[in-house]
Amino acid sequence: MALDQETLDQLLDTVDKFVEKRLRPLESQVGADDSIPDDVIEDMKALGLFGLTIPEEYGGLGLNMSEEVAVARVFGHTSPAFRSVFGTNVGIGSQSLIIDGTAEQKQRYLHKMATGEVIGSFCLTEPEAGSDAASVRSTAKKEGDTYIINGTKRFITNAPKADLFTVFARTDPAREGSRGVSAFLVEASTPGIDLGKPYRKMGQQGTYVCDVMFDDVVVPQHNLIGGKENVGFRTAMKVLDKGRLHISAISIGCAERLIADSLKYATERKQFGQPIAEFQLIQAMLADSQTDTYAALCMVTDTAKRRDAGENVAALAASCKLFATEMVGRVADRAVQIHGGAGYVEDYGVERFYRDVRLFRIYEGTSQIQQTVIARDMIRNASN
Ligand code: COS
Repeated sequence: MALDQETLDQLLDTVDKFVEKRLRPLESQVGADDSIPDDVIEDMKALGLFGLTIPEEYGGLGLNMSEEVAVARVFGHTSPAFRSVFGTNVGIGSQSLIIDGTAEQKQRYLHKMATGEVIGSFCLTEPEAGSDAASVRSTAKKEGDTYIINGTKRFITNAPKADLFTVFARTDPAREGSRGVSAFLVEASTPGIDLGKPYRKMGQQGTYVCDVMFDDVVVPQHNLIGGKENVGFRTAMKVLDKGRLHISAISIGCAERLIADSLKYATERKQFGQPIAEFQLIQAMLADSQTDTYAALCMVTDTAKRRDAGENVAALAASCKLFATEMVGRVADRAVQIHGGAGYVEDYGVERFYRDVRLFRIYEGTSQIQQTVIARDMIRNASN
């Protein structure tokens, strides 16, 4: 349900102030400590950030796609690690349940996800199944009124903090590819679950990613999402369509931040007796970044609106993710260039953003997967 304009403006203003006053001063510390202070997480809970997209009937704010991307954009103005704290509850960690779960499943988990008491995490990727998500090898064998899950999931965001995993596993070994895969809600406290060591990453310090191993994990039948076997792959794809728009909006926010920092630096830093912003070669970089960001904003705003109107936006969401995440990569690169030596050292934070935004072109579907989704859609439409 869409918020009225005044309520949305208030929310955006609150988030903007939180980002500016509470989070931005902590960016360098979080980068160095690889940890987000507990009191910040408590403040995020108090602001209702964990429940941004969870329907109001389960205690969330029930933001639609247009509202969600507006909030995500503002959150892009600070280190992406902060968003990741509640990002899985807003996106891939809750949406399988919201989109395809039964009323009883939603009732059981969503209230606690909305408050941040339960952290959700999305277990799709495996050692042998990344871009080829349909080749999931984890198995879920039916035994009486339970399923026994075995397998390994790789690079799982927020797994070290998670209370509830959405796990994609093969229920029908006879069916190859996407059609034999089902989605399950698996509580992290279930015996047989082991976590790998958190990965040491190129960027986004303060977010935690590790492998999750399932060894004869017994899951009650009522935790099969939607109560239907072999439709889990489609659930995953629907979740990713939405996630791809969210990541696009975060990319726009990060680009805006990098442009603001670059502009400030370029107007203050003097060379050859004048601010470097006076030089046309610097102006060209600023203008290209501004134009790139505006293009991405138009795309994401339009696609979000279409999704809210009920249109199938799979290919458009892929276009947004492809363009916006590649775009922020270019903007970050120019920001380092404009800052010169100051962009390469830690003090200005630009090099941190440069490393942080690199992930956007990889997770929730690489740029090459987005190209595949777009081209396949074009070919399908041409042959109809
Ligand atoms: N929404 C709903 N259903 C979708 C869908 C979408 N966006 N995309 C595909 N499907 C459905 C198809 O309609 C098809 O359904 P049927 O079996 O009923 O015909 C089924 O899912 C399989 O689709 P498809 O044949 O296109 O699947 P492929 O195995 O060829 O894979 C790609 C498609 C490559 C696009 C998919 O595997 C993908 O997105 N991979 C990247 C995964 C990813 O983002 N990983 C990152 C880690 S998760 S953070």
